[in-house]
Amino acid sequence: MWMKRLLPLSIRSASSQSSSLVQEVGEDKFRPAYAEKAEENVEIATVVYMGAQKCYVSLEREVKEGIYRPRLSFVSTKLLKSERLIVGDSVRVRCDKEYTRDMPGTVVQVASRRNVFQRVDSDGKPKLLASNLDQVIVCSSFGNPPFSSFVVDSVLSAACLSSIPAVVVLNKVDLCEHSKFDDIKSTYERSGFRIIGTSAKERLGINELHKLLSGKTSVLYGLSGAGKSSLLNALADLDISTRPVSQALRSGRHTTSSSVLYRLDAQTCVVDTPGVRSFRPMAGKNRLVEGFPDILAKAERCAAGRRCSHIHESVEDCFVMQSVADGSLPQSRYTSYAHLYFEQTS
Ligand SMILES: Nc1nc2c(ncn2[C@@H]2O[C@H](COP(=O)(O)OP(=O)(O)O)[C@@H](O)[C@H]2O)c(=O)[nH]1
Ligand SMILES: [Mg+2]
Ligand SMILES: [Zn+2]
Repeated sequence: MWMKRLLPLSIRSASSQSSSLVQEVGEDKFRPAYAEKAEENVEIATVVYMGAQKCYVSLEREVKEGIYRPRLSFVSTKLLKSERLIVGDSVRVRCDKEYTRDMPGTVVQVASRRNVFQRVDSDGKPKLLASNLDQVIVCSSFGNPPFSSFVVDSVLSAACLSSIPAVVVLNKVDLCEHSKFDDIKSTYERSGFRIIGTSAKERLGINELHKLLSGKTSVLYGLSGAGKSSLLNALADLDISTRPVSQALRSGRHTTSSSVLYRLDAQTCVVDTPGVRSFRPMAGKNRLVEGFPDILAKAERCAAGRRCSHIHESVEDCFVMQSVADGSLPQSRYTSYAHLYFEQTS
């Protein structure tokens, strides 16, 4: 059981603007607001799993002591009204009595987020997926589900739109021919993305993946069945010091139905996510190109500059289209851009 071997947690200090409930939580920044009162009953923690009105957090104090066990907390109604918490959030937890499993604390405040990885749901509303990330790992596969450059590009664009670095992982390489993998690799490398091949089944590329994740907080995102949980399993089998997560968190869940933040070691956290069938970035026709840095780089030389849609103009006026024609911009990247462009309503 891999869940026993992986550990949630990480405390990150967050920055940027504060609003009433949202406050900066760099340790020093907390102190002035709470200095007058003895605050033994308030703890800084990270959200590792979110359910309806309750969540599991990892307490910073315990992490410093080397205890990575997540704890149940309820979410204050005040906080529920203002915003929903997401995995990765840095929060303050009030524990009125001694904080035990039977006497959980209440999450009373969430720090402003360093970044948010998000998509648009089927109603066109933003769906926040995880916060305070160092990178997005776009998980794709061969076989089932088959490789889709459109899905990969859609997830990559969401990461780029949120200014979060992204890397492509192509899993199940045991099911593909070398030449196919090399083609895909060269496409993403030409567009400036790092891409690594893995096989959770045959344990290929697992050390490289571990190096990639090491010291960072990452989210694994991709279609259901791509092998995200299997890759985490394979990582947990590496020589990484891990300790059991709480009984409550691991009870009976074998498939990933909610995002969970796991700790691989003191500095390494990975968010495993449930898969989605279709993924759409939060953009708009005008902003979409910011999700495609390779296209954006060519766009400077379009006759209409930033106003060029790279869709409606003539080839003579659009350097992006010319770059696709001469092969310096991969066709598949442009096709994904155009597909998403036509889906945008505004
Ligand atoms: N052939 C092959 N199958 C794999 C590999 N990784 C995962 N799988 C299989 O793909 C299926 C989905 O894996 P899972 O980790 O649950 O995917 P997730 O939904 O992305 O978490 C399972 O049946 C795995 O055994 C791999 O590298 N090669
Ligand atoms: Mg899974
Ligand atoms: Zn153009």
